[in-house]
Amino acid sequence: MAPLITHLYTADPSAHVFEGKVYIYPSHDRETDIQFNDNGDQYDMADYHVFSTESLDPQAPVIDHGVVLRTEDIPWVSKQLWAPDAAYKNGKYYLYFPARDKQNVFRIGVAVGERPEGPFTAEPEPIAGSYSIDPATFVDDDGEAYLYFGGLWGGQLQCYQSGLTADVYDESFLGPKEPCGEGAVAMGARMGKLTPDMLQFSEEGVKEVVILAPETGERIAADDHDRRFFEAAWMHKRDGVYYFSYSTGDTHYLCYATAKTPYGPFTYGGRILEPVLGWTTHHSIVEFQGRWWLFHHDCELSGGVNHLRSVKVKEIFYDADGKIVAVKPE
Ligand code: FUB
Repeated sequence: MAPLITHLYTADPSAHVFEGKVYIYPSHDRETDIQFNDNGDQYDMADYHVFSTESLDPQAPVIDHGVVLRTEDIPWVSKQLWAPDAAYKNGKYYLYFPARDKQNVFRIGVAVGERPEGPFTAEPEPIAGSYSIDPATFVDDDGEAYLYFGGLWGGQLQCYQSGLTADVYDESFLGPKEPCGEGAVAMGARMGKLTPDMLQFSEEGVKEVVILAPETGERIAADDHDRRFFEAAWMHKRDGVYYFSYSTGDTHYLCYATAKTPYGPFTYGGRILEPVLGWTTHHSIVEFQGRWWLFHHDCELSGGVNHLRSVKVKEIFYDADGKIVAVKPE
């Protein structure tokens, strides 16, 4: 499978259908001398481009709409514009993005635009109560919008293991120091309903995304690295079922879990993608022209350089029970 975009390195693709076209909101990877480490310092991105295409035929052109937001345009940001997402509501487009603030703590910001291809103007402060990385927005059929987020290790989620609010941040947990060992349950991603203007969490506040093991009905164990949430949250809905999908990080799988509501609890359902070339794996799932598509990335174009990734797309399928499968069922 060939990369969709070859003139830049792009990663963490969040795809949405707006105005009948597929719009892709990826990270923009760049060269750096920063050495690879568990903190992800080598992912030193400084701006966002938006891409669109009218067709997912491999020959169809993908348009680069250029730079839509840069570090220097966002008053609260110091560095590292990581995986973004976008949403449409109220006749406006919202770009959600994680970045380190001036104290080096990851927060999530939002920028607003009139068009899906931007440009976007960032709010002067991060979303109140936000933390960690990898925002994914989901606007439900009833118009309610939700933000899912979180990522371990470099994404700092483990610094919030004593609670759900931003004020419990404990920098002594920086690094690969998430809960582990006998009896420990995996930390969940975080989620919160957004206010009608899409700029804040609603008064419900931030909640944990709980994933249950189907064989026990209990929470996935912290040591179950093949199934536990690590980063790269995504939400999609099909036939009334909410699919929460994510990366398992150090075991490099994309997995999913399902629930009857956007709040969960979710029950683990299986893998969507096996490990690709490169440490990270990240994705989005979108329906376009009656078919379902998995956008993801790998490092083939850069010859395996972990922080120089490229966006790809492949079709996915569902069996009669709603399980995600790689091959079209007979
Ligand atoms: O692109 C930087 C980080 O790498 C993302 O935030 C993670 O999901 C991983 O893909």
